[in-house]
Amino acid sequence: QEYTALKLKVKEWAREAEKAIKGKVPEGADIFFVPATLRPETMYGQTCCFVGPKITYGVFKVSEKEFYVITDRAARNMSYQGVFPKNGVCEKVAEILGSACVGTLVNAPLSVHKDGVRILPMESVLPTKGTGVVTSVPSDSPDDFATVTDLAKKAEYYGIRKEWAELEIVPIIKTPTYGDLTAPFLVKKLKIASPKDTKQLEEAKELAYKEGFYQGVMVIGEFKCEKVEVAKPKVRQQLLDANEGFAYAEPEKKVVSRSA
Ligand code: ZZB
Repeated sequence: QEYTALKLKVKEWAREAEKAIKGKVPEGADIFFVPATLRPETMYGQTCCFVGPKITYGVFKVSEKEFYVITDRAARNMSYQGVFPKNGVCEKVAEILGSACVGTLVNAPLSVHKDGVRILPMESVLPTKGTGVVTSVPSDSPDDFATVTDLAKKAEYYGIRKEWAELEIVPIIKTPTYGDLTAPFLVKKLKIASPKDTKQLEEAKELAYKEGFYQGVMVIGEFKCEKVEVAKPKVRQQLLDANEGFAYAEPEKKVVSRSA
């Protein structure tokens, strides 16, 4: 899987996370949350960024001035992909629990939300996939729409401010069947009531991927009116060129032989 790893720069730490990194990262260095995405063309619609509240993240040193917040597993993989200065080596300077990061304000490249977006909790983030950090695009990802809806509904329970989960969801891609807000459309159509409806969400994701990729047309950004298929590599290249992202490949999963 070839992901685009996106660099979301911290603008303001949540108090608990700030304590965890205090004295471990040089003054003035930039720290980035680094989600891995397969949908770079949807980055205009980022409204927040998810971490698993129970996942422990490492803060890894890329240079004196640059640090990444990702899982240990992702850092190890990245160390063989030219992300860190020495091949096969990644230097961890601190550890933070996902829940401690909640509320942190980050800058999301290309997002219409120029003041930044918040780090929010998502129970279904897998520690074994991507970087363990997931950027949220509720217009085009049914999982994300279900989660932000739930977060806003139960803000107090999640210990967040309601408005952090309620940033405007703007149309990014239009398709003939689902209109210009694919995820909200599918969540309603498949009667998905919460992020726990995993089976329907899986189906919604498949439908959203297919329709978005093959029938979608951009309705925002520099490649407005172009087909998603055409715009996707262009948006990706722009992010790479601007040093707002980098390529990240997930190693092949080991296949265990049935007869073994
Ligand atoms: C932004 C985005 C916008 C995504 C969209 C999807 C969609 P897949 O499809 O299952 O192979 N993701 C990445 N890492 C994790 C993780 N550790 N745990 C849970 N989810 C994760 O996975 C690729 C997508 O799953 C990624 O692309 C990311 O969300 C999420 F409009 O990034 B995506 C229809 C989907 N639309």
